[in-house]
Amino acid sequence: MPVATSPRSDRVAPPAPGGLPSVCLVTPPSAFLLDERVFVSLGILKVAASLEERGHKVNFLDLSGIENYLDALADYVASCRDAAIGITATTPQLPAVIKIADRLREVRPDLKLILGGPHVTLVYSAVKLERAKGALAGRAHRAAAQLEQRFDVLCSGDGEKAIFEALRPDAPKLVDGDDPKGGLFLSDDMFTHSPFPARHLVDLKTYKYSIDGHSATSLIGQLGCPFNCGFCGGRNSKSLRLIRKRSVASILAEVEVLHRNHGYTGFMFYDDELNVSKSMVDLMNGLTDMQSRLGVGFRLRGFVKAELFTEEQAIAMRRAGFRWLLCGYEAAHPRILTNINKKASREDNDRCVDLAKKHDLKVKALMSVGHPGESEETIGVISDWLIAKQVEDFDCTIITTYPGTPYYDLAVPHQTQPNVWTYTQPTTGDRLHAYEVDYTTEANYYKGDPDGGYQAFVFTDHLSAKRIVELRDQVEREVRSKLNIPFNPGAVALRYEHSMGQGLPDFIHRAGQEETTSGLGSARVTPCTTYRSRTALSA
Ligand code: B12
Ligand code: SF4
Repeated sequence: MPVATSPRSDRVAPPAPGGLPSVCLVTPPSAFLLDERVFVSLGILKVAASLEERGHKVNFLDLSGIENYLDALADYVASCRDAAIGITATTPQLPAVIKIADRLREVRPDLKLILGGPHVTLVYSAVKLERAKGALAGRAHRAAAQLEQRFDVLCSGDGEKAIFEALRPDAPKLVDGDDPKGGLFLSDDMFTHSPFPARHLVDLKTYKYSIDGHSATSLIGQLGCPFNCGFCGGRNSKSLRLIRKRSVASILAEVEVLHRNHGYTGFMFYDDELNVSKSMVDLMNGLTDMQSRLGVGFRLRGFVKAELFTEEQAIAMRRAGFRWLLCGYEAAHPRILTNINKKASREDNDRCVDLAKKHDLKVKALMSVGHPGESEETIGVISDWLIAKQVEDFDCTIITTYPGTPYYDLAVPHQTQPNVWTYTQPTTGDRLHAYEVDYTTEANYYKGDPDGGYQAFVFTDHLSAKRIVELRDQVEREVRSKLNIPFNPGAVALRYEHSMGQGLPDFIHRAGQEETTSGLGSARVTPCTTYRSRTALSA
């Protein structure tokens, strides 16, 4: 692996003559997902929209699903005239992002590198906690140092305003968009009036998702969730924790644009939990009215929180086009439900499934294993519960203790084992142990292949990491066979064929408004049909 040159925060290329500097934004690949082109990354498209709104030209590199993404990247940057490259990253995307940063330093050391997105947000929220405890050499500090070594500027939290700070020649190492008092944090009003994600910068038709036969895409109506589940990222991050609402009218307007401009009739709401919002029923009613006005029928999906699910919500959701309810029940054993701190009891979960079924909503149950105190019994109960409740679909993942989750942030070094961290649940005293992971290189902790593709980095006092994987696989096999639910099909990866010298295809590179001077040239955005595909993962 090439050694990165040391980053400088004052690095910034000159603006294009007579204009604001153009910026290249990058969505990295997620090879660990079963299919990478299902949902576009909306966060970085929000950043793109902010840049365009202020007159910057944005070049967008969408490397999702591109097998030889480093070739595509190198070809692009060889002649690009952007002032900076902004990349987004979740934690599992980090190994690919590190390769991208190293390649960029190798071929274009003059480019300013900015990293934003959930991983940065979560690492710096963990850093803040460590700092409060005086643990200045803690593992979150070490994780932050790895980022600071490679990138010129790190943006945590909201990126819509932070990006402009990051582009300044005198930008600090960390631009904090996660502090409600820092001036870069979106208020409800700013969220309502911020531009919709710049979806024209990605090739939406290569993203395939359908809801009951309706061509579908995703959107976000509300930001933040105030709950404090032990496994969930961002419980100490204001941008992920504080609810930020936008008006129902603004959400409806986005849906209407997606329908009119792209023909979608299916919409996946990626709000953390739809029914945390008091205006959820109003939104459903607005969607119902829109369909009558436009003479169309929509199909919708989204997540609800079990104990907040009501009859009124079920009726409004069904009427608006929901046929499936997605709910993170996570566990079935009362002790684990306590340990998770999701605030939903087994009775709440039973009632939620029953209510959904009463109103003709199918249930996809999202389950997880590897929580504090997990045992043969507590995982076995998951299968029993799913089968007893006759859910129509489910998935079952193994918990990863990412930075920014309470399981990570509140863990202490294991009493005897090196490189192991222990989280102790405050109510029951049950423990969860996690092996220390180098998130810059290790991506195997989350594998998208549900049929034997999992690896666990957690264990409990009752179960080894290996046994957790075996028991998870057992749940998967047993429940799918009893309820006759098929495994998810595998996906196809795209390959960028650069030997043909025809420039980057449209599904990888799109440019926003044209530069004032001739530079990049339209050849770089000419659609190319000479790419190859191959089967990536078979289920
Ligand atoms: C939709 C979603 C998905 C979708 C689509 C993902 C996608 N491609 O966007 C799917 C189902 C595929 C998915 C999968 C996974 N997800 Co997910 N997902 C979400 C969810 C619910 C919403 C994302 C979103 O659109 N947010 C709204 C936008 C506006 O926010 P944003 O993306 O953070 O972007 C803002 C800032 O981060 C910043 N920003 C982002 N990029 C950049 C770049 C630059 C240069 C700058 C300056 C700023 C910037 O500006 C943006 C605008 O303010 C979030 C939770 C959440 N509420 O955010 C979890 C979340 C991102 N997912 C999470 C996880 C854990 C996963 C999985 C690993 C699944 C799993 N095993 O649990 C996979 C990994 C996927 C991947 N590609 O890496 C975690 C991330 C944890 C982490 N440490 O990174 C989150 C935070 C949930 C949580 N609370 O724990 N996910
Ligand atoms: S798992 Fe859901 S309810 Fe729990 S904190 Fe995360 S988003 Fe909120």
